[in-house]
Amino acid sequence: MSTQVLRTQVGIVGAGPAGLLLGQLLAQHGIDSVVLEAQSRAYIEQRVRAGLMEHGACQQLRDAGVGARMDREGLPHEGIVLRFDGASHRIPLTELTGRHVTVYGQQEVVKDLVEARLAAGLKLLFDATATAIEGIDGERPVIRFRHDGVAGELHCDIVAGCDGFHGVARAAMPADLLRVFERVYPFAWLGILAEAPPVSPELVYASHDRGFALASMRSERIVRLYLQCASDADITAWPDGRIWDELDTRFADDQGFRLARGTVLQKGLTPLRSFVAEPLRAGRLFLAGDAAHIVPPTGAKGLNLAFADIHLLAAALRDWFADGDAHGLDGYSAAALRRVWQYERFSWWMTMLLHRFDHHTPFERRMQQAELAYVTGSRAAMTGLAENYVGLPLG
Ligand code: FAS
Ligand code: PHB
Repeated sequence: MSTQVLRTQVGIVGAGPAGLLLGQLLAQHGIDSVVLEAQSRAYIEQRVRAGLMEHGACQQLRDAGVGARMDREGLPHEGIVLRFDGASHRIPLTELTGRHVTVYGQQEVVKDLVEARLAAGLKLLFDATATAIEGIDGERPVIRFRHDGVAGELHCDIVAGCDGFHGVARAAMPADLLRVFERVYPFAWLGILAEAPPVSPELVYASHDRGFALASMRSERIVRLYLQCASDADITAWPDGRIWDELDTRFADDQGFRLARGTVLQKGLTPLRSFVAEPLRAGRLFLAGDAAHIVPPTGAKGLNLAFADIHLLAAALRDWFADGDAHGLDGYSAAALRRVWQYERFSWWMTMLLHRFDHHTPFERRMQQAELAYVTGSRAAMTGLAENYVGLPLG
């Protein structure tokens, strides 16, 4: 069986938000690319992940010509609520920063980007798994892949590793070059997607003695709810009724708050970790998104950080292909990591603030409660949270 040989300027591994947005921006600059995606179209378009987009990420989608449905169906939010000790405290994001966030499901973003790519006749291979990346220290790296059981080679000038945490791109970085920083949290999130109206018009982050909980949404009819559980939790031990009861307990407040219950459409466990790989470049290989860094979802930063990497990488590639100017490419790793570490700090801080740690002493629990009281009582502290939550200005 002969090998399928493809040629392009930028070989993109992974059709997640990072890879697809990169492909879209490169096309706008007249740069050719091929996207290899291991899963099927149906799979990536139904995969429930992020739900909150920063101001800047929304603008990036608009600038890429793919923002119309987001602007029609996305829910702009001007605040979030922190709930603890049975009381609610609103953080007025827009009043404090002039910016808002938008609730719009990641799978909707992926659907819009896939549709735009295919409509423009741009190459996107589904069920195409990259198996190796070679020659990154030369001028024509090759991505080896298998597509429908046939071996393939994608010859390109640049490889963009946008294949997420479990992809092959990071493994292609020279071992003596790569440094990894990691913190694995001693708990996970049990998340459900349910057919029920959101009870609160804004997201509610609850810190309770029994653990963290988050009330988010996807529309006026679909809620997205999370609760902190053991990192080795058995999902079969969490029937729907138990989840709803536990959520009601953790969201309880002095106003008799009770969730509207409905049919659970999807249920899943998400481990929580902070992870950064440095540098983000080796020769002609560039990492972006979850392939290079993971944040715990408490700060809603994963998708937004992936987009921020792409903002830098697309501009750098535009300059390099246009007139050989390599400044952007040479500075990409350092520039992206400056933001990565800011978002890692914010996501870690939100996680430490709002979750229950079994090893905490009573004193440490009091410290959490004192920090919650400070953050919700001081305008300066609230503004610090708000400016990180809506998104730091794009570089
Ligand atoms: P992705 O993982 O999305 O995409 C990588 C793609 O590469 C996948 O489609 C994969 O199939 C493909 N791939 C992998 N290996 C391959 C190979 N060898 N060959 C070809 N293709 C390959 N972030 C937020 O900002 N807000 C949130 O609310 C939020 N909630 C989350 C909830 C959950 C449950 C999870 C898991 C994550 C959440 N995140 C959130 C983070 C999440 O959104 C990620 O940051 C985001 O998906 C990163 O996008 P990519 O870097 O494109 O990686
Ligand atoms: C979500 O809607 O899925 C979501 C929102 C905010 C977070 C995490 C997840 O912090």
